[in-house]
Amino acid sequence: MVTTAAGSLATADEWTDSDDDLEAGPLTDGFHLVIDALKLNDVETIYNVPGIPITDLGRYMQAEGLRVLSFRHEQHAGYAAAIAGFLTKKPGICMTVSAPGFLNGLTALAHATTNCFPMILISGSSEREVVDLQQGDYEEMDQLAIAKPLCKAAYRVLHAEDIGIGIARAIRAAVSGRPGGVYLDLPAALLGQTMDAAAGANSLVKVIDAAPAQLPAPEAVARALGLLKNAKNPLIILGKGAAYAQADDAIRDLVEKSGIPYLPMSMAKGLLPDTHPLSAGPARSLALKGSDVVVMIGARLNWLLSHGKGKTWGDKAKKFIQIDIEPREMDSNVEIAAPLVGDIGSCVQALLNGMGEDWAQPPTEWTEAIFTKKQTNVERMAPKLQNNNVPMDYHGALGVLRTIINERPDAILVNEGANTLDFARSVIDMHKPRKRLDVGTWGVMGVGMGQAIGAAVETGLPVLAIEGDSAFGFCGMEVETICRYDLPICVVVFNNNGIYKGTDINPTGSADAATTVFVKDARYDKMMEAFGGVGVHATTPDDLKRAVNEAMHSGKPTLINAVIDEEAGTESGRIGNLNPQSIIAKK
Ligand code: ADP
Ligand code: TZD
Ligand code: MG
Repeated sequence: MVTTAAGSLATADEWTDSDDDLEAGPLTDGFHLVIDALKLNDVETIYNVPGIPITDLGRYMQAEGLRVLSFRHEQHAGYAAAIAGFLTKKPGICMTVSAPGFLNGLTALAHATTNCFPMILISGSSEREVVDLQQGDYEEMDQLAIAKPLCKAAYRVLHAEDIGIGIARAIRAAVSGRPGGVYLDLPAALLGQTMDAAAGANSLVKVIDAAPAQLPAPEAVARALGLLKNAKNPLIILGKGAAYAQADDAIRDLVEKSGIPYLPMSMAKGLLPDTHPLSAGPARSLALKGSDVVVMIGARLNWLLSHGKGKTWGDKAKKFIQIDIEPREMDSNVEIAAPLVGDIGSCVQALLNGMGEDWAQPPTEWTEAIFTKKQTNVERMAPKLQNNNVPMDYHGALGVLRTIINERPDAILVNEGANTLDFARSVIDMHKPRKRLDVGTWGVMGVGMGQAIGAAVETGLPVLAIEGDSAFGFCGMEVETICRYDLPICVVVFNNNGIYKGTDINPTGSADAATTVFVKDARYDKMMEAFGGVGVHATTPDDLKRAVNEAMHSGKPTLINAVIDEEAGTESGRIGNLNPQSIIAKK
């Protein structure tokens, strides 16, 4: 539906003073064409920070029934949009002002691209004529040029009649093939342009089949099955691409029918429940070292998997089967013996069809070795999770949160930090797909509040955000946003007075604090109270349990300052080996 300028918030004759134009028929304008194009393509929510030149666009969007959520900083609006893309398979939309607002949003757009999440960053921009001659416009910047290398595609619309096509291209680019971030530049002058309303309506484009199925070639399927059939120690690795694909039933069938143990990457946890008998999660090291044929499903052989080689993978010769929609992913780090290029749903289904009725399960020596190792590791962990130490250590606090997630498998878990991330990932079992959201491929700090807000808004489910005190500091002001929209989010800040540990000392003895420590005994709970939410100071596992249960039950915005022993963490969490000194020592 096109809203005519005559019947909308701003009248067309503010931009056209000729009576002839009005007589020619109702007009529409750039603002309303953008809104109509988004609505035609089922966009419902915009993650936004207002200002020139998009303040009115946000107002009109809200007036026209889109949900427009305003943040305190564009980066977090962007992280919310990115995670909306991951959760829904539709592009999350972030909207910002020009230059500085655009740059703030760009970090999230690059993050979305890196993680293969579909997202569109729409930024207003200043007058092209002034920008291109570098004459110093208000917030002047050649945004299109700057966005290009940092995203999957970047477009600018200059004429009102091209808005429909511009938005259609942005949507298709974000979700088709390997999903990613798309930049859409909307100059201020475009939004004010008017055109005939009927012609405007005709110019809109509804994107048909935005992410078409991509079937693997039959020979590629046969090649993969041939390899798998002869495997003695097969392993499946599920990545966040598999979670994104929403092919949950087919993936479960593949694992169960083949009887092959699987390892979930961090955000693929819960795709099958972590308690599944074929989960090799707690026996990760043995599974990687001992495997001979590895089936990668929507996971890349990047740093998170030690590039598919070296100590992590052991000496045993391996062959890789890789399912990915991006052909260039194949052979990126090691040889891929059987590339299966296509969408995960189609590829997994093709494997299932080809396996037939009498598929032989892997040798029991392999599955039993993994099972035994898993039992040992789980038993070793159990008592640590029940400790009542005060101040709490990571395991004592996480033991409590683990039980809470076991009891509430539908809740969404957001997690960032270093030790706070690594321990929570291994301690907390996930039970359903797409419930664990975290720092992703970059290991970026500051995604937490944006993800928590995006997840609560998109799903309506309660969210538990487990945040290192440093990680939380990158996005803490968004607690106001959480309170303003009254979202069911419980933030637990693991407060160990710093980054990794709170115990570093400035070696010069000067009054300046060491580089990794914060104000001691800070009360993050007061930040939530400042905006009308619930703040709790928790020093024991019992305090923590009571407060989180209460928050998950009430759905009230809550922040729990969980006091963690400042000695408990380790440098860089589990990736200390990536610090320069360790890299040099290895060489
Ligand atoms: P993880 O960090 O969990 O290992 P990655 O982000 O490294 O996961 O890998 C995700 C992979 O999934 C990417 O290579 C991406 O191209 C792929 N992918 C995303 N969606 C699909 C899909 N629908 N079908 C096939 N591959 C997909
Ligand atoms: N800046 C950004 C955007 N991302 C980063 N990953 C970092 C800086 C470096 N960094 C890490 O890799 S983890 C971390 C930083 C600053 C914070 C770890 O401290 P924490 O967690 O308080 O969040 P723990 O539990 O104290 O380890
Ligand atoms: Mg910390």
